[in-house]
Amino acid sequence: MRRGMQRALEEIFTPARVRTAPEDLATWGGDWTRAFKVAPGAIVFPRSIDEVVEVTRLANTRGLHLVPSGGRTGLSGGAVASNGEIVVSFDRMNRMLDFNAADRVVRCEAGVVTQALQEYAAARNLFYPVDFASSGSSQIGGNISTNAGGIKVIRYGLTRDWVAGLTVVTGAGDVLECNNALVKNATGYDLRHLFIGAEGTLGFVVQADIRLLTAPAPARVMVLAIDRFADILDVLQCFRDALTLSAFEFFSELALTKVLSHREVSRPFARAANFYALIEFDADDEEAALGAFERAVERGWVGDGVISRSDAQARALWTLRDGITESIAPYTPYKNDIAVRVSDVPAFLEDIDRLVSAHYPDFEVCWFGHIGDGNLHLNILKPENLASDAFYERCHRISPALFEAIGNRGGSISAEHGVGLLKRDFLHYSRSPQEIALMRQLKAVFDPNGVINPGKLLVH
Ligand code: 2HG
Ligand code: ZN
Repeated sequence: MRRGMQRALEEIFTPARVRTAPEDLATWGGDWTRAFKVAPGAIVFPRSIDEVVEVTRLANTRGLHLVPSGGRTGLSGGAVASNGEIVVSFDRMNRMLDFNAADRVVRCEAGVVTQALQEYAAARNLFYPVDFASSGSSQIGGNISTNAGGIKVIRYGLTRDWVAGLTVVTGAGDVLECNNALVKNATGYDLRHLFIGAEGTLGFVVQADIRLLTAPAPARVMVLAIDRFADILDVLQCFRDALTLSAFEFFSELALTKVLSHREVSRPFARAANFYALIEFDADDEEAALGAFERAVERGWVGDGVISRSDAQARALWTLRDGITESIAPYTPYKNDIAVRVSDVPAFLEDIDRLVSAHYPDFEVCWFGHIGDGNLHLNILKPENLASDAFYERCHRISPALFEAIGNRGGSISAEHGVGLLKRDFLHYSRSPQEIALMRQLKAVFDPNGVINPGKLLVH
């Protein structure tokens, strides 16, 4: 980076909060995707909204490009800096600012880690229900920017449902206070929702008002053996008719074997099945759940099952599902995060499985995901002896056919991980030309000089 530019950044952030050492660039310039070049110009760590405004104004006057960065757990390259951009990390903006018990709203800075928010709520006998495997490091600003979903969507919805208010710095450097944590506010366009899921392309999310709710009863977890994927919706229906579920997740035997070989956990039951469903519900509903289990076994949909008898056991069962991403990471997985309507899930999985197995009989295909909301994670694993470039190239070749199959069912090429760099060139499979043109116009309104996260979501 040019010295003049470094000095200008240091004037805003002090030298201690401008980093250019190669190891820092490598750490803060990337996210969980390993497929993209990581080459930022510098990393800056604002402590206040004013500093975010200043760096955005500097970017507008000097033609700099900025990349917002949270916990760097993204899986679509939305926070990757590949072209000398300045990464704006929210690691130092991680304070809880205010809690109002009557409103049940906490105001926090964008860099608050998801788990810290969950613990803050629990300490007040309340609950922040959005949860996923990366809760220990993902940040609330990043969750908002991707409208993160996770494992409890069937009961509690997505991040969007818990954002009562938002403070953003637009790409032009203006501060917008959106919605002020009001429950009702019928005064025109709700700009808050435009910024949720915008992947940092319109501006920076700097603070958020997050709604909390009454803590639910203690949870029970069941893992069920399901041999025919076609039965999975019947199982979902059978349980849903009897009780309220807070999760209905699934994973394949291959996914399970990867977790078993990478984590300190054991098989849920002796016999292996083709698929497993993990369900969670309130302890008060245990009897209803056991009744549903018996009915599902009688009908032949479920072959075996186990129920947690303690919190530790519940956590161990959850590891079988939320340990998958980390356990398959060493296999350089080629990721797809796709959604169809829940009713289409079994037929769709079979279509895609057939397509992938026909083209890549030599690749391991790892399925898991959130059946309860129609979101499937398809991870293709790289054989050890194949070079990464050759592997990605072969996977890319099948993407159009895969996305066409998704489009034919009115599905989405990205259910919850965002578009970023990874799915950017395929956006048209899920959004119409009119929609993409309108998105471009919106980008130009909020970020007229294209300084924030250029090249993400929309082709530059
Ligand atoms: C999950 O559901 C995450 O565990 C990650 O969305 C999915 O690694 C993946 O493909
Ligand atoms: Zn997921």
